Amino acid sequence: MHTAVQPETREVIGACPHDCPDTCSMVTTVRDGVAIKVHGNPAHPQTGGALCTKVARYPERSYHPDRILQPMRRIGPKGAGQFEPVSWDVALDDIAARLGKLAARGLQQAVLPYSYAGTMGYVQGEAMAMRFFNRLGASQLERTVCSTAGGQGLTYTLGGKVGMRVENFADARLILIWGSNAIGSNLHFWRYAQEAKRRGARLVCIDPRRTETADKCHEHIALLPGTDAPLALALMQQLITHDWLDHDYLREHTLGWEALRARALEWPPERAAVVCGIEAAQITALSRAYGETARAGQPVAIRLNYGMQRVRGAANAVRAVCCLPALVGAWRHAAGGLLLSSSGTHSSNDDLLERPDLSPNAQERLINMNTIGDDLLRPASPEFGPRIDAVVVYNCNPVAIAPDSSKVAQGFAREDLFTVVLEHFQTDTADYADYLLPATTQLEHWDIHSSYGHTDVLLNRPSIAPLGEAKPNTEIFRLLAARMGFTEPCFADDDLSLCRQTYGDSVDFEALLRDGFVHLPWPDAPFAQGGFPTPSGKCEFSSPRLADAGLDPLPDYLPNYERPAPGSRYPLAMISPPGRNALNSSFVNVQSLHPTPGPVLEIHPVDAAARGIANEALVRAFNDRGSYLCRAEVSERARPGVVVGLGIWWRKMGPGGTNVNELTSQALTDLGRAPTFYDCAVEVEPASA
Ligand SMILES: Nc1nc2c(c(=O)[nH]1)N[C@H]1C(S)=C(S)[C@@H](COP(=O)(O)OP(=O)(O)OC[C@H]3O[C@@H](n4cnc5c(=O)[nH]c(N)nc54)[C@H](O)[C@@H]3O)O[C@H]1N2
Ligand SMILES: Nc1nc2c(c(=O)[nH]1)N[C@H]1C(S)=C(S)[C@@H](COP(=O)(O)OP(=O)(O)OC[C@H]3O[C@@H](n4cnc5c(=O)[nH]c(N)nc54)[C@H](O)[C@@H]3O)O[C@H]1N2
Ligand SMILES: [Mo]
Repeated sequence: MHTAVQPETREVIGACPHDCPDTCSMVTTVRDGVAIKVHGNPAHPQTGGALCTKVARYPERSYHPDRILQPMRRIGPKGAGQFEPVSWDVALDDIAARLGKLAARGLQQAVLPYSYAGTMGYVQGEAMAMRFFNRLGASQLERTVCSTAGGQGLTYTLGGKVGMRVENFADARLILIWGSNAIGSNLHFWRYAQEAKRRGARLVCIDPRRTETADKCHEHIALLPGTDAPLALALMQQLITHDWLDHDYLREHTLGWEALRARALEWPPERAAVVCGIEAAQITALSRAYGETARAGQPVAIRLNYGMQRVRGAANAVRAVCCLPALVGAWRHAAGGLLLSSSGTHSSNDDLLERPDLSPNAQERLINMNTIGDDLLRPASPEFGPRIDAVVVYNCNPVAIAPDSSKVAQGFAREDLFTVVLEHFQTDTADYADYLLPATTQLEHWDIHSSYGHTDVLLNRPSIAPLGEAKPNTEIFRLLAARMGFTEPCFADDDLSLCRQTYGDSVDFEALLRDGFVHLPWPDAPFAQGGFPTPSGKCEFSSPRLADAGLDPLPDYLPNYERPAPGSRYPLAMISPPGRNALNSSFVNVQSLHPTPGPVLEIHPVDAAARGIANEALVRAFNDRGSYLCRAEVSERARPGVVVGLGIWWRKMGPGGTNVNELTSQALTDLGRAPTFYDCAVEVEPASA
């Protein structure tokens, strides 16, 4: 008698790998070795059973017909993206020989790893990769493309990347969503904000763009980019003037109040309103809501996000906003205070994973990832060190995402630059590779994750076998290490061991294996009794560390580098925040998410009319750095004077072969050596002109 073979279906608990504060627990349904769908783990409180629209398409991305599934070697000119398949042995032998030759000439620092958070996993991130580059003695990359300015702002004020527990926002009475498009970029926080709204909380969005989040808040304050510090200082001025202050909290738990008070009094709402391009009445109303709600003993909370720290005065602005909760004693409540990042609430064993002790170099050579455009084109010099002669790119797409991309592309186009790219797809950067190596996706490898928006650790189990000849990043670096003759035992650690090493005994690994997540301890109302992780233990309005460094110890307004004025050559400010259906430059090639792919520029009807630009018309946005073509979206999502180049498309998907980063600059922020993507002046014209 025959019994039909039932297809075997099972569910595997993993973690979303993407660069997002939510870090969801992701469950993959596998049938006969094929991942057929993913869904949010209902048992994980932060995920709440729901994934965002884009990550719900993770299987479509993993099984995409364009996945790179074999090692490839360049056959055409640099950047043409023409390759022939080769075996792993051929590719790895040649790469090891090329890197080994540089090292043998004492030029190991001519080798640069270039990576970011394509996966946020510790294991497929820097663990084995940095063991390899440290042992080689390569240049160090300053991984500052995203959050370091805000991180410095937090550290100099609160003492670290610490703040409220995200779930406590549900109990707040007033929430300022500041420099954050939560519905697009932090959906699982938005659940808590909505819960608070249902319970009667007021929601205020502070963002130059009328985002989908702004649509759903009670109020939207559309300030000009880079003017958050004046707004925060004027709010303080009003809190002082009306005495909506918590004098006990100020006395016991803050440092430098008198100095900050004097600085804030320089910013009456009328002055700030002119700088911010808003009505003074919006400032007075907001300060009244913030001050009176706190005075009534109710929790007021700020969800600050990274959108406000991509301008020159980034860290100063974050410092100014970080002062606000202490003025009104908001930290006394579990649902009061502020959250920008939770990544300082716990620590991983990074030195054990990355082994900086293996480096043979007496001195490190640092390359900032935001100035890669200039640095690839720089000759050797005593100040700079050796010319960059080899770049190994993984978890990153610099040709699309780094600022001033015509320079970046010019740098990668150097015939004498040896470029290796580990990727899922033939991205803009992959086009420039000498070797393009197929990497596994999150469905195909082990990893372990923490979060910068909550306080859980998640384990990712592979749910399917690697597709084609793809290998995990770790395995590629292990194989290269063996060919380079690196014999230290750490190069034999497998991925599961690396997962265990990441948190050591500080997490219950058996629970991780069983449930896929564990909670790390972090108190409700962490600073109700002060105890900030600053040197003074107080909220440092005035920072002795900044004073020691010869810098202004108080937060202040540093105007943008590029301030468009009417009548000037580049009269429009351009910001370029992420679109909802992509993740930086990832997912732009997933067809079901982008029925009409390609870049758009939102422009206010008044600015469009002044330039004869019709909705959906092809336009050219330009400045001295370059120009790019895209479709105009004439819309009140953009405020007058500000255009919005939404999302980071691959350059090759743009009608002119460029993307928004053609226009952004390599200038760095006040602190943190971070990029200034949203500090950018442009002009726009119909493309036929
Ligand atoms: N869907 C989706 N989610 C994502 C990402 C994605 O690409 N797509 N990217 C992920 C990554 S890497 C990060 S770092 C985060 C980014 O997410 P966020 O940390 O929220 O930062 P941004 O998206 O850069 O900007 C947030 C908002 O700030 C606004 N903004 C721009 N300039 C200013 C300003 O000067 N002041 C103020 N107050 N607001 C300003 C922008 O218009 C935007 O709506 O999101 C992560 N999540
Ligand atoms: N104009 C403008 N530019 C920006 C921003 C902006 O707001 N405006 N945002 C900036 C910010 S906040 C950030 S964080 C950066 C992000 O920039 P990137 O870190 O470059 O992020 P992605 O564009 O998502 O590219 C990540 C790449 O890693 C690959 N990848 C994913 N997982 C793996 C893996 O396991 N192995 C390997 N080998 N590859 C993998 C993906 O296929 C993808 O191509 O962009 C910055 N650039
Ligand atoms: Mo980011």
